[in-house]
Amino acid sequence: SASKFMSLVLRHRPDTIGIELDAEGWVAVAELVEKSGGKLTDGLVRQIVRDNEKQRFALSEDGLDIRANQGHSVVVDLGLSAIKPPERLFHGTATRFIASIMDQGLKPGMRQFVHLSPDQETAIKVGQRHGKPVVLNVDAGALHSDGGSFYVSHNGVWLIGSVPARYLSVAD
Ligand code: HQG
Repeated sequence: SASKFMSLVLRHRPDTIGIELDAEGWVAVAELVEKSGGKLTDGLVRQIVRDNEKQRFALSEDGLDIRANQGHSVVVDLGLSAIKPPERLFHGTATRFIASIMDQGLKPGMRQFVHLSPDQETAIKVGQRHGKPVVLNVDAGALHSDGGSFYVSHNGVWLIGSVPARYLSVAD
């Protein structure tokens, strides 16, 4: 789909269509459209920004540039400030990853950050992408007290570099 294509080039592989994201992850909408190989139009891009159910994309204030709100594997500086998280956050994953996660903690993998959800329902949906879903409770209050830096993206996804296993428990 067009939104999947936008996620791919704005988060992971801008090189596949010969665009470059700036240091904060922005690219001109006009350039994205021009290099999309006919997959995108200006109107379609703006409609997806507006209607995307997870609000994955944002336009710059002047409406000329676009970026993904989170989920990047390419290194970008989203300009987010560290903020105090709620006492508890959630991470949805698949059952087959649990042993490794409880051994090594949550690692960002290909992405820049570990992604945490504000509620269990969202975490289950994230976990379902990978297989049989399971939700981990993250003791965000304790990790923050111990010096962990948390960020929240413009579409409400919590981000942190990693989560040591001692802050994790399997939700029941
Ligand atoms: C797992 C989607 C083994 C981790 C979602 C996850 C999210 C480990 C997978 C956003 C591990 C990485 C991100 C360890 C972590 N051992 N497995 N030590 N540490 N993992 O897709 O969080 O729809 O990179 O549990 O909604 O699933 O694309 O991360 O299962 O917000 O907008 O390694 O992507 O947003 O998978 O998803 P991902 P994620 P969008």
